[in-house]
Amino acid sequence: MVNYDINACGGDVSVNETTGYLESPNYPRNYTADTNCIWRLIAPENEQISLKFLEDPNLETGTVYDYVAIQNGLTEDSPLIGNYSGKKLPPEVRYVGNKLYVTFHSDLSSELKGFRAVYSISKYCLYSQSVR
Ligand SMILES: [Ca+2]
Repeated sequence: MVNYDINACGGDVSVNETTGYLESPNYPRNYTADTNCIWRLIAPENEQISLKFLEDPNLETGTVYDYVAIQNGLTEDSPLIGNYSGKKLPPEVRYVGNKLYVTFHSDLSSELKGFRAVYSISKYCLYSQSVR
């Protein structure tokens, strides 16, 4: 039995036995303008977090407009892993680390569908794929 937690627009997320989703606001309807969502994902020590973007994500193209940024740590100063916009969100990424700082940002105009991402610790990765 796996619990699914929907985490819409930010918050601290404990990643252990549970698999869950991060979503842009209103997903799959268009997200809101002028929005910042920050999730802090924390897994047990010595675990790796897997994050997989699902179902054709779509943000306004251009990381100066709307983006998802993923950082290796728990603060806004943590090293940047990737900054993504448009439809180019990674289908699956396993991060070497047990802490992730994920930011969704939208600017003042042009809202699109946004994204849904599933998180898990890596050893549950295959299972989370089969659930889809
Ligand atoms: Ca926008």
